[in-house]
Amino acid sequence: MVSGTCASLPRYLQQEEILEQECKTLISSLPKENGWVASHLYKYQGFWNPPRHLQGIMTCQEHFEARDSDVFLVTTPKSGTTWLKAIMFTLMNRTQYPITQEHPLLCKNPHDLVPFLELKLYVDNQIPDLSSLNSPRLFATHIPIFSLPKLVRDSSCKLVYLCRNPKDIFVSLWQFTNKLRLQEMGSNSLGDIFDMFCRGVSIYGPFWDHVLDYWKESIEKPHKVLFLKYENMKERPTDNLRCIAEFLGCPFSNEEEESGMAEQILKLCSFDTLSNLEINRTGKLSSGEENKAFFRRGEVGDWKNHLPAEMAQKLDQITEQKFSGSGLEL
Ligand code: PAP
Repeated sequence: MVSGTCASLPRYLQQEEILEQECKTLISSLPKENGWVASHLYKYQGFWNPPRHLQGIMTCQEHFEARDSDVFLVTTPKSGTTWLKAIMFTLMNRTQYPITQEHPLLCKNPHDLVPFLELKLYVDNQIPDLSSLNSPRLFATHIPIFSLPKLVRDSSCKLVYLCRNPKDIFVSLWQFTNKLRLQEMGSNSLGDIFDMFCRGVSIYGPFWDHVLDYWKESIEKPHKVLFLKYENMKERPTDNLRCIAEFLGCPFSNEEEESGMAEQILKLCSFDTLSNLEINRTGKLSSGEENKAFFRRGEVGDWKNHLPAEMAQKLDQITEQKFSGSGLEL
């Protein structure tokens, strides 16, 4: 048990007790498992979530009004969300915020510049007024495709989906969630948490279903969903950035190409630049997570330093089996 009153805990550790009655009633009928950070995960519309996220998803499903011009960054946790938030914010706002010493990313964490729908805007039963935001609005979400607010799928808004190799995702998530646990809770053992991940019981899991659903949508509707991979972004960042700019209808002009705009954006948003900023070394999100928890190694293949061979093999087998026939490889 976590000691301390509910009010003294960081928001991200607050649980069922802070929910509205309607949500409490709903979750009491849902499948339930132990959580990675705080008490529980519940299975809602096929995916696992802590109660506070779940209420955020339900509130946003009911109240979010999409515009055709909206842009969404969609990821499974630990796919490189923070990185792509920084890139998309800088890209889409490059006229309003040129890359100077005054750039917002130098004093704000990317999560504060590109808010999550269900984890920030609609969390804790808030219903924000987003109508005064200028178009195109940029939001982020981890919500699985069939749980998105209906209008997001039915309107012409665009989704940029980022995924990553599950071995790196698993290690990143395991390390991240251990950092979020209070000292008195102890750490999750690799073995226990691995078993849960393989069974699909992780935040917004099953990981494979999340990815596959967006992959299929990106094939059926390539003008609506752009499907990106972290590893490919690392390998060919400039090509990927150009591709995002074209997909969003804001390609680089000849002058921008000549002045190296893409390279400047990538440098500002690089792991080295962002992780060394004061705000990201010492700041916290409003929900209580330390900003530095979102910057660990930022590399491809770090799983080799943590996962025994048999666990790596098992993840590969599941991935192969789940993605079989889909054309998707991670
Ligand atoms: P979230 O989905 O919970 O918001 P997310 O940003 O996807 O988290 O995950 C953080 C991962 O992205 C970390 O990976 P690692 O644990 O394998 O190191 C983090 O280091 C990495 N990351 C953060 N910023 C960058 C960046 N600028 N470039 C590359 N990787 C980054």
